[in-house]
Amino acid sequence: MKNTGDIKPILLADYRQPSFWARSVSLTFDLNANATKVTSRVFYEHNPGHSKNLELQGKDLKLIKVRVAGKDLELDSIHYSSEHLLLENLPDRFELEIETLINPKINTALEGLYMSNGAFFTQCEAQGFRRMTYFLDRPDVMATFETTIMGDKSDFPVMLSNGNLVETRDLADGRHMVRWQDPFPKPSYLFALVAGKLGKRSDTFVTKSGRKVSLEIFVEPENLSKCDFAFSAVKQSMKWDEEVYGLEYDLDVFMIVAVNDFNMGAMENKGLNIFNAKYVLASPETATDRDFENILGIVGHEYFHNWSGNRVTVRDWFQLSLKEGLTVFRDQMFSSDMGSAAVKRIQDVKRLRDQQFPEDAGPMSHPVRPTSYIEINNFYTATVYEKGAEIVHMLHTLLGEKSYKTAMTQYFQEFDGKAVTIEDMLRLIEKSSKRDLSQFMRWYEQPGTPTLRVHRTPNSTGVLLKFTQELPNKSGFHEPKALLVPVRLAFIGKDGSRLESVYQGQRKHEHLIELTQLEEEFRFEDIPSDAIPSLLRFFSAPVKLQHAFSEKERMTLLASETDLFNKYEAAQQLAESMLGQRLTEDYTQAFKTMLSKATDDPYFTALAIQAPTADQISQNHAQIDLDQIYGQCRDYRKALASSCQIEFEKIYQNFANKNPGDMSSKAAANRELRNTALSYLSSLDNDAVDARIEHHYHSAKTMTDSIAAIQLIASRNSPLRSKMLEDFYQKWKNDPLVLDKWFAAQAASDHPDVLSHVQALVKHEDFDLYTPNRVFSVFRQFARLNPYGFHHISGAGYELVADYVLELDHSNPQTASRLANVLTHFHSLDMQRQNLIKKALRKISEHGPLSSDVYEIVSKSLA
Ligand code: B3K
Ligand code: ZN
Repeated sequence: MKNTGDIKPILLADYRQPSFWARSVSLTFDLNANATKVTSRVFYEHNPGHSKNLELQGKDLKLIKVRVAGKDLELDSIHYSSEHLLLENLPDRFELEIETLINPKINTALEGLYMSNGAFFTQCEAQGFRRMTYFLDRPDVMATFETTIMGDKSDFPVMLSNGNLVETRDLADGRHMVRWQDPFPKPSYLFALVAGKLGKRSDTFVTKSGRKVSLEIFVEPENLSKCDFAFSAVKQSMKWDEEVYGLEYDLDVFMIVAVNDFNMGAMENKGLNIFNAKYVLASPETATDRDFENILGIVGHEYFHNWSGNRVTVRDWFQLSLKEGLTVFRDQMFSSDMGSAAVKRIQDVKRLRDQQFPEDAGPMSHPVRPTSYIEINNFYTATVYEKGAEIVHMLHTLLGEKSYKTAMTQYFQEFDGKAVTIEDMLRLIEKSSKRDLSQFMRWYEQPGTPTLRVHRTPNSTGVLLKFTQELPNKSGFHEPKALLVPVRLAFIGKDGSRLESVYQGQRKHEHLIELTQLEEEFRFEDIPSDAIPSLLRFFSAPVKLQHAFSEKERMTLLASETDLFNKYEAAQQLAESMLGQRLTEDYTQAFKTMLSKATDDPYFTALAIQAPTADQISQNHAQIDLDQIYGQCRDYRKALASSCQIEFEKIYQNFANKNPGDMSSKAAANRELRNTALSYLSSLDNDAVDARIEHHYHSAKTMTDSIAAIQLIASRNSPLRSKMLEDFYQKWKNDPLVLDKWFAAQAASDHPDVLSHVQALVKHEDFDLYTPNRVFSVFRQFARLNPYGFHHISGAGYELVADYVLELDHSNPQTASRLANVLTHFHSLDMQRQNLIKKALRKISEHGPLSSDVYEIVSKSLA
């Protein structure tokens, strides 16, 4: 904890190269729970033109010994603290040996070396390495690493680090040692160490060039049977990266380790990925279909980092999106290729709208490449990740598949082994594609979500479209300038026909136009003047689209769109237009038609028929009446359930899988649709509802179905509620990942007493402040726009979160700050609630000293 006066932002403009480069690092860990000795031997080389002094970073370190070029230094004669070590007047080349003592046992921040369930784990990105030894802990310093680990053989039979295993030996007193060598130079944030009593499963993968790679997954022994899906995800990822990007794996072994206590999803350490257990372990009985999807995507994501992030890394943390945006785009395309492209695109855009748009409208809004930060851990955001991925998606659209691939091949060749910037990447793509991307660079520099207004004027030969870009003006930034926006568009006839239009002499169904001005007109010829535009197909740019369609036109689009993403959009917009009014006959009919065609693509149908939520509606409104919107969404669900009851019941019957435990993607799609139908049916107020939910629960053969029943009952005022919750609890109380779902289902419910339920959940004996998964299982879903819960008009929901932010900040600032983040999305709320949120934020700020993580969130929100 620092005094707030000491907290200063770090600026991109202040980037300087280091005065020395680290070339090779040799580390020795003598493992002990509360006194681990770390010896680092690093070979440094002077960076010409820079100072001869070297300042290394540390955190919570106890310095024991320093040796420069073989000579011990008197500790009294050097400047150091637990956070830095300064060496002066150094030779051009020398070896520096440092011995430090650290205490992993009390490290609850889960950064650096820490313990979980008796085993050692590390998390170094972004700045955890400095919690083990003093080092140039910055990504532009890339060195080869050799790691020696010594520990008790019975407590730590498995001892892992990056690279290839080169030596193992027994030592005296029941101890043993292992040595790992990683030949690929890497920044310190990719270092990893794991030691403990872990079970191991192995498999192999043969690369395109015929090299045999051993694949190993390490988990707690009781979970060994839950690794099959993760193995298949690794093998699919390896094959996909070879086929699509021509990139092969480079070491002899690729390891994944699962850990229960982890601050995020997973970490791409070179050759030794460490995963939050929830993104590795899966069986049909314990993991939902959504969990399986997430495992595929995250295993892919971390694996793809081996090239986009590890072999080609970032010069400084402002360039984070260089690796994260690109890698998210790569994992999105991978999942899309492994499943349904339309479904994946819908899910990705939903995520962007649910997470990134509100972030960009609130106090934490920042450009994809930020220019300043207080705490880098606060910048692993939806903006850097998801909007960053949208930028790469736009590049892919603008360049086309072939030219994109050529540019990427050159990118990985040219920058292999280097730490680079976003400009470096764009310059390379410019050279490769012969396109000027200077205007495109603004996507990385300008914060805020652009709105694209489209105005249509019919004329005798076709349709004129006028596009206006509205760019938010954010304080601290220059007046925003026009963006280069790729817009994919087509026309559909009034009768639903697929039209071809002429644009710039080309006759096609779909055109790609490039907007470059704040206001611009485009003329499409040879189509009827009443043709309906299908705009921004496949969500070709991360903007809010505003265009007036009549209800009839939307109905036509819903029935006849040739772009599945836009078909989904039409369904959602029609649903939104029905809120607060009686459902029209036409609408109910169109809805029934969608249901009747569900067999074509059950997963797509499940997404398209999902009712709008208050969170979704709030996107385009300032100061919404939350209680009213919430009521309207509920009434809409009920009205549809009663007018389509027979159809929903049919779906519930017809889409039941013959083998209920079938995990194929077809079976999962059926479950998605069937559970959506069940959810509509459960909004009706009759006794049959409870019976149906209970039957669904007891006949479930997958976690997807049993948790769906639990989620539904959690919102109901029924005696069955506590009975089913108790049954589920007794069954799963010893499986932490499943128990998380039990907490989450209750915290996410629409029950009028959800606030008091959550107040009770955090007092439950299984609630654990030290396990981030458990903290988020309660608070993540709770923070939806639910007027009974987090947004209760008493302000008690905000206060509860504020209290936990303060409590968590002592043990785990990263988790505390992620929790504090839920207090930043207040822009769309009424004034009364905004004031109550600010009161909760003030409470946090008055109870300092705060970590820099929480301080940044709170101070920016109150500014
Ligand atoms: N690179 C890590 C995230 C590290 C977060 C540090 N606070 C996981 C990922 O994006 O793959
Ligand atoms: Zn990543």
